[in-house]
Amino acid sequence: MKEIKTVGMYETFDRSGKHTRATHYCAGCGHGIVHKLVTEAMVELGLQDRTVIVNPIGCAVFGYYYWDCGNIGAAHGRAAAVGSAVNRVRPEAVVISYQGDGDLAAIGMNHTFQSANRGEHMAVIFINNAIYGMTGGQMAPTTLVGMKTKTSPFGRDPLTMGYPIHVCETLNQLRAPVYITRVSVADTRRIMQAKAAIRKALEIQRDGKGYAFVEVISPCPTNLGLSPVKAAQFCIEQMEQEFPLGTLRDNTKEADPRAAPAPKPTPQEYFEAGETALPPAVVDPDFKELRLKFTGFGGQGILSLGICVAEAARMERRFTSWYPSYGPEQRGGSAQCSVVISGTPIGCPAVDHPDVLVCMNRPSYERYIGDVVPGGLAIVDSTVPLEVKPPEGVRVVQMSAIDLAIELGVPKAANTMMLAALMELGATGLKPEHLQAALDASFKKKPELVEKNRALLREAVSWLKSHT
Ligand SMILES: Cc1ncc(C[n+]2csc(CCOP(=O)(O)OP(=O)(O)O)c2C)c(N)n1
Repeated sequence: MKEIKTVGMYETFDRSGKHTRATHYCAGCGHGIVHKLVTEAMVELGLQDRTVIVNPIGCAVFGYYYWDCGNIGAAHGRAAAVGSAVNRVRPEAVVISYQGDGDLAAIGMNHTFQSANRGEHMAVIFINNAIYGMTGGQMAPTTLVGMKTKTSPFGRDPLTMGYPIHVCETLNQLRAPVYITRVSVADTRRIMQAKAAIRKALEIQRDGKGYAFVEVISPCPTNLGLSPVKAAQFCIEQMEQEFPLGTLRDNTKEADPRAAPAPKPTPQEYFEAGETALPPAVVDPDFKELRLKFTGFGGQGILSLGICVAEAARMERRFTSWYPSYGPEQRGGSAQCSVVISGTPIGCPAVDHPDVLVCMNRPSYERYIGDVVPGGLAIVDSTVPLEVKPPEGVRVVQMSAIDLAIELGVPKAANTMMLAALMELGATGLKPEHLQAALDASFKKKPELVEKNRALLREAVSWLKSHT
């Protein structure tokens, strides 16, 4: 066999394991042609080393087995988001987002629209074959009216299924895109035009000029149930009626090349730009990680209590995370948050098995007490009946948070009472002065409450001293 030198593509399709030169595409499919056009444009423009192709899910999911350049696989519909990310962290890269019509115009439509609106620097190659190929022929957003698919067996009825979506026209209402065009690979003449469009989209990336969108009308014989020749005819005779070929916008000349990106702020600068400038955490592998969970009703100050503890940990230069979870209700639903305090970067901020559990109401006590680890501590409001037994080896302390706050005339300060209990019982391993400072800081916007809460904290500590 004559040796054929391939540039920009791997010589063999190794997914099949036997160094085969066959592809996974069906006979007559447009994907293979477009792969070749993208490769040629990339190589001719000398962009192979700078190119990152993003392949989401769809028939083209195996792009990385074919293209000899940078590749990233993306979740279904998320190529635009992944491409945007590559764009941000590697501004020198030439990003190509290669997507099917299901991927780009159904599950990924919002990503498509928003990334185009942001004018992300990428060339989007949009394969419009009017159907979901990979999954076996379901209706796509681009399926023609009356067209039969697996999920429109009587033909697409606009009354219940809407009309075909014209993506180029939709994007053409946005200001940012530089180039929007629709081409086809249904015959040789069209393929040459498609090549020119793809090349232009890549030139725009090479020159850092912005967002380029190339829609390619592409045959899918297998799922259209047509021979390759008939499928190509279908593209020309029917698809082009709905999706006329042509360039909707070409601002290549006027578009300014991207300005050099501003130097990235250092982590220290990020910190200093924040509201509470603090030095970063210090690695201390000997520090025993502490996992806390705060639970109760929304409105009881559960989330603020967690923030307060996390802030105190930050002041001690520990790694810390605060992870809230609450229902959609503004008041009265359940609320909880997880706080992790660690001597090393935190992997998971969710706390399923806390060392310390704070419960401000009965349902949360009953729901979470069984999760506390042996040797752990639960601080439970004294209004909660302890009918459910805590696990072996778990200490339960009842704190009069709600009633004492009412007695002291500040019902909203029940969470400050709980903070006092955490402090007095040494439950967080943090210095009392840091917990105090974090509490003060939480009232930064209401300075008149700082003294008040300090006094409440002292009252709560003395209550606890006389009751434990
Ligand atoms: C989140 C998610 N939803 C659904 C699927 C199933 N799925 C895989 S590919 C695909 C559509 C493929 O069609 P298209 O994007 O038009 O690409 P083609 O295969 O036709 O090239 C779907 C729905 C999936 N993989 N992930």
